[in-house]
Amino acid sequence: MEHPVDSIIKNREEIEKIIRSAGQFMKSHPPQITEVHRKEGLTNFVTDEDVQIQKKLMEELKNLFLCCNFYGEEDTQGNDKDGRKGLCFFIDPIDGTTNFIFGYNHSCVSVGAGYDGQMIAGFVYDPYVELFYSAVRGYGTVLNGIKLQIRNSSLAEGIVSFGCARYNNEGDTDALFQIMKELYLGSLSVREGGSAALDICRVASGANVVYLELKLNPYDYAAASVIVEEAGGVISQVDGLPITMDRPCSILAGTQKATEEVRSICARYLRKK
Ligand code: 2AM
Ligand code: CA
Repeated sequence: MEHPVDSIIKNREEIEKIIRSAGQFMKSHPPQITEVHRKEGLTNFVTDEDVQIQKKLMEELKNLFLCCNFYGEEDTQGNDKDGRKGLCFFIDPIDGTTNFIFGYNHSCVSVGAGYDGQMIAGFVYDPYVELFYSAVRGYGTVLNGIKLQIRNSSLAEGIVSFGCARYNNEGDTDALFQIMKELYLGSLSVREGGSAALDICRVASGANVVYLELKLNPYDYAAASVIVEEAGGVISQVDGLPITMDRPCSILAGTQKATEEVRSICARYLRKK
């Protein structure tokens, strides 16, 4: 059997073409307010575009790979029950849906490839500023075709980015903002971008020294996890445990130095779960 990484490499151009076309669709279809639907929880929106893009990505990837599974944010009926076994695409059709709805023009299409639960490739495309991040395990990360390699900066040397989606509000709000106050005082400044995938990719490009969010779902970070690791960064849960691909977890991505600093700050504020 062909090694799954080789199969991604062989089809890389085609995969990127599919994702680019999905991103262009997102950019050219700003949502009508009547199309916005609420899912369970606060600010948990889905637009018709989220659903359409995921459907299109699944159809086109299925044509290319014939035998593959999916784990997507929308239309979960299309997710195979055993979705993470074998070759599986983790799809976030629009990461930054709230940004998309409010016309922030800061959202992306995110597609990660896993094999038996191990991430082997990631593709994140932001059509608004034409940034395409792509990584295959063992082959490095490229941004618009240019190889990325991050410098091991400390917290004090960089910008900290964090996510605080309102659905995350499960009692850790005070802790999160206490942590963020420390990170604000210990870094150059802080940002909240509204797209976890793009914020983690910005760690890979060196724009962010660290990215932190207390709860995300696997499709939010699947693709970007490979992108940041292959650029020389690290990604884990805030307590240093490995990220999980079968359930939500917290995310801390960054340089080796800065993530160690942030981990010890988090440990002072977060309850052991
Ligand atoms: P989304 O735009 O695809 O929903 C912002 O803090 C990050 O949190 C975004 O990447 C956003 O992804 C994610 N997010 C917001 N609500 C979410 C939810 N209900 N489930 C998973 N991720 C969510
Ligand atoms: Ca998402």
